[in-house]
Amino acid sequence: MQSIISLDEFIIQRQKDFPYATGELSGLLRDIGLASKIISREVNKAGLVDITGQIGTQNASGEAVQKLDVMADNLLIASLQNSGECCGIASEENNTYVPIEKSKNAKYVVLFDPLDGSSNIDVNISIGTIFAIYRRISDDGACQLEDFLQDGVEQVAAGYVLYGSSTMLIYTTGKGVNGFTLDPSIGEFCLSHPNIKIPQKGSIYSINQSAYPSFDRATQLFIDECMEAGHRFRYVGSMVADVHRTLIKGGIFAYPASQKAPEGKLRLLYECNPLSFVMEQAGGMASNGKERILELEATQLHQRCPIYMGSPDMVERILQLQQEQA
Ligand code: AHM
Ligand code: MG
Repeated sequence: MQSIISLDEFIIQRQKDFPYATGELSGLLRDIGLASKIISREVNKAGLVDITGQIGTQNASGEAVQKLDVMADNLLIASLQNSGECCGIASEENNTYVPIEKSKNAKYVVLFDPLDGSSNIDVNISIGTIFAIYRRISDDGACQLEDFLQDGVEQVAAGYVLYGSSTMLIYTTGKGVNGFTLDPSIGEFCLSHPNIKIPQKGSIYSINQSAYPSFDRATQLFIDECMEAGHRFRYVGSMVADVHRTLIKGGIFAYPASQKAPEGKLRLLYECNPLSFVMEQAGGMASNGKERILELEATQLHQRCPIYMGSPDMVERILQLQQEQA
């Protein structure tokens, strides 16, 4: 029989990479894995039961019907609250961070976008969960805002779950990137993509090209070059799906600044930092056009930033154009 390595087994094996690890980070990763299996199950049912509806409506049993993104948010919060290894969470769905009283002295905080690309649920297009884990910097006791506003380089682990034609969990703890595919028949994430490396040269570009007229000149020139070179254009409109394709097949994913959105759309803490950590660990690059995403200073929980990420040849080219046009 072919040997199967489950996510839980893999996490425990890898704990040995960290000589002073006490198992708390491993526990957190397992809890996120478990919550994402439940989210995956709910996402798969989305067309069958009325859970894509608005909050406030009721199902046949008289229970409140939740929108899937709220449900995913609640599931992750509940799972992390039970874990005992996390002193607070911050989510794209909530205005501010949530301290976890019963594990207020725990070492870690977790930030996440529970269901990214959720406007795609109704049309059965891939969506995802993105997460980032940091070691707290405040002293023991209730977590503080500063614990969440750390630079991306301080992430101890980050990753995403893609609810696509299959469900995959991809994560890094700063020692490479590994991918697991959910086998629904046994309910386990199984190692399917060990040590993912992005192709160093790309030929796919992924950007909301309809905003071309309002992009800066460097981005416009870059798009012109991609078209002249005959590069393929692919844009799902779910960042997790677009970044996942970029990671596996190479290319560039960009959500630049535009006249309408001078800081872009994507959130530094919940989307850009975790996916940039994965991207860099796979040998790719991630920049806002001037600076490395992972070194940007966070001043607000819901801060946005422009992003260009993917194969080094393509990201370096846009950086060169940005410099020339500055
Ligand atoms: P969301 O967090 O509200 O789901 O929005 C983020 C999504 C990303 O997944 C995706 O890359 C982007 O919005 C697409 O935006 P646009 O429709 O402007 O191209
Ligand atoms: Mg999002």
